[in-house]
Amino acid sequence: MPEVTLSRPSDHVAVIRIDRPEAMNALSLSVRQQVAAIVNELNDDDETRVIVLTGGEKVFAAGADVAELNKRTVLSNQFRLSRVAWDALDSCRKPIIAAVNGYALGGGFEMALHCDIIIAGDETKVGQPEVRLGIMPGAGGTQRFVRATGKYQAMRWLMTGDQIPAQTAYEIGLISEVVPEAEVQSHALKLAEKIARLPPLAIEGSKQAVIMGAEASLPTALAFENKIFQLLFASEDKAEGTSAFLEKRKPEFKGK
Ligand code: DAK
Repeated sequence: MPEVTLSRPSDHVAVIRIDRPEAMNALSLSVRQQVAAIVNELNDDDETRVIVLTGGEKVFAAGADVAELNKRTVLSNQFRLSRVAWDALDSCRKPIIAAVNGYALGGGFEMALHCDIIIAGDETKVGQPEVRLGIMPGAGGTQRFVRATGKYQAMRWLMTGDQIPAQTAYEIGLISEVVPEAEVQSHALKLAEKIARLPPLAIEGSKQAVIMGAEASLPTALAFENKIFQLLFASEDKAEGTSAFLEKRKPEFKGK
């Protein structure tokens, strides 16, 4: 049985589901390889406009596989493969929504932090408990955390490894929305469908500008934004969007 599955519940929306319930969806090397393969496939697939990444209704992912970490040495093969999944998520041009129920801890939360939008349930706990194992976040957890919340919240949670209730995570800017636990999956899907109806090139451009721009000085980032903005004027969807508005009709976007 595959531990990661792909479904296409509605037009232009793909759902990647991690399904390894016996280990709370722990991200073994094999799980990460399967996620990477699907993300790379969807990134190149013109039909897919939005990706939902989830662990299903019980748990998103309780972290890297601790049994594997226990055996890992600095030079082990697994260590050389340590970027598996993270590079695929990092280079994905399409919007990714994390639908998070239960727990997203350690590498599991880092996987959610690689996504563009995080929807969590009201009983969900997130966080980076790695210090309790004698390690620390190794897939961007310290950097994405501090960039989302600032130093004092990042230190508070990273130095204790405490689990963060979803509502608190929302209040400190670490996740996008909190909804009742039972509505996480449907809410994430509805959001994905909404984004999938919008012009894909404009969505991709926004994603690129936000992520790349955040690492640059403001003048450089604004120039970068302006270039992408100008490029969109070459798209059919720009002609369609503006014409549909003036003609008072619904636009039909093609991603061209
Ligand atoms: N790995 C392996 N198995 C896990 C697991 C994990 N992370 N989390 C849970 N399990 C397994 C448990 O061992 C248990 O298995 P059995 O004993 O039934 O065989 C089963 O799932 C159910 O777990 P519990 O009995 O513990 O369930 P509870 O409801 O009582 O507790 C929990 C749920 C999520 C609070 C608890 O399981 C827990 O604290 N899990 C570990 C959380 C954790 O420490 N996560 C961080 C792992 S370190 C890297 C990048 C990233 C990373 C590493 C390297 N590179 C770029 C090199 C990331 C590191 C991590 O994530």
